[in-house]
Amino acid sequence: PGPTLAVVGATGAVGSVMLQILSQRADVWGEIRLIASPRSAGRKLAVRGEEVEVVALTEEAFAGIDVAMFDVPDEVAARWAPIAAAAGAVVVDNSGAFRMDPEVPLVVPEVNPHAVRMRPRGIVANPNCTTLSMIVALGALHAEFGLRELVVSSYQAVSGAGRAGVDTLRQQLSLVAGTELGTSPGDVRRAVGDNTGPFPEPVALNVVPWAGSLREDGWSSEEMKVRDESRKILGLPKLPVAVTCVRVPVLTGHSLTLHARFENDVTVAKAREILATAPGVVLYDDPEAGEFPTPADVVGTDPTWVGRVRRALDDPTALELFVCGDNLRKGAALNTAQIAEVVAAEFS
Ligand code: 11C
Repeated sequence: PGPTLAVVGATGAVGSVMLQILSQRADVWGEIRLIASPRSAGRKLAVRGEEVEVVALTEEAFAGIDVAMFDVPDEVAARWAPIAAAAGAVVVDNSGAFRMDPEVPLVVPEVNPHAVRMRPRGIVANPNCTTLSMIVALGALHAEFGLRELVVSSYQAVSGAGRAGVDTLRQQLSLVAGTELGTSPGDVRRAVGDNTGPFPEPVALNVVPWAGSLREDGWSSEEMKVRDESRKILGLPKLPVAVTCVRVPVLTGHSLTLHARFENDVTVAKAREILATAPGVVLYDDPEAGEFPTPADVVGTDPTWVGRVRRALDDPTALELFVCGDNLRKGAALNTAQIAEVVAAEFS
C-alpha cells in the first residue's frame, strides 16, 4: 500500500471538497484517516467510496501517518501542525500560520514544485485561495516574459469565508429575491438586518471591498497575503504588487483582473500561446463570440481559466487579463492534494 494520509479538518467546507478530490484522483494512498475537532468525532464521511469514521484531533491520531493535510483555522494549525510533524508526518497546511515562515516552502506544483523538498520543519504551506486562483497563469507568463510589476483586483466568492459565508449569502438572497430592494440607499441593509455573517456589509445585491482583517495603513490581511505569497512563490521578493480585494455575491469561484508588467515588450499572440499550453490553465477567450470565463461556469472544475487577454493600451510591456478558478478546488483542496501527491512520490 501507499503512504498513509490524514485529513485534518475533514468536516469543513474545504475538507469536504478534499474528500471528493481524494475520491476522484488517482489513488496513491494507503490508509486515509479523517481527523476533526472532538465534537465531530464519530461522524462517518465518504471517501474513496467507503464510509470512514472521523477521529478526534489528538497527538495519538497521528500515529503511523506519513502525510497530514490540514485545513483548520490558523491558531489550530499553529498548535497542531508541529505536533503532527514531530510524530513523523509531513504536514501540508492550508492555513495562513506558516506561509511566510522562511523555513516553510509555499508551493504550487505547476509553478515551484522543487520547493517541496526544502522543508526543515516538516511542514509545507498551501497558498491562500485568492493567490492560487491567479498564480498558475501568472507563473506561466512570468517564466517566459519575466514579471516586473503586478496590479490585481479580486472578485471573491463567499465560500472563501467557509460555510458561514455560504450560509450568509443564501440567507440574504432569500430575503431580497423577488423584491424591489436595491433601488434606494440602505434598503438592502435594512432588509438583511445586522447579521451580515463573516462580512462587514450585506453581500447580496452588493459588492464589498473588504476581505480578512485590518492591517497597517488601511490594507486588508487578504491583500497583504496576495502580495506576500505571490512574491514568495515566484521567487521575486521585491516585486511591486498593488492589490484590492473585493467580495461579490458568488457562492464559489474567485475571479481576478490582472495588470502584469514584464521585462520587455509582449505580444498577445505569444501570451495566448503560453496560456493555451501551460499545465493547469485553460485559455477561454474569444471576444467576438462573447466567450470568456465566469465563476458560474468554472465552479467545480480544476484549472485556472483565463480570458480577456489584451496588451495594455499605454504600455507595450504589460498585459491585462481576467482569471477565474474554483477557490475550494485549485484554491484550496486540490492544490493541497497535489502537494501531498508530490510528497507521496518520495515514498515510492
Ligand atoms: C477568502 N481567501 O476568500 C480567503 C479565505 O488565508 O486561507 C482563505 C484565507 C486563507 O475569504
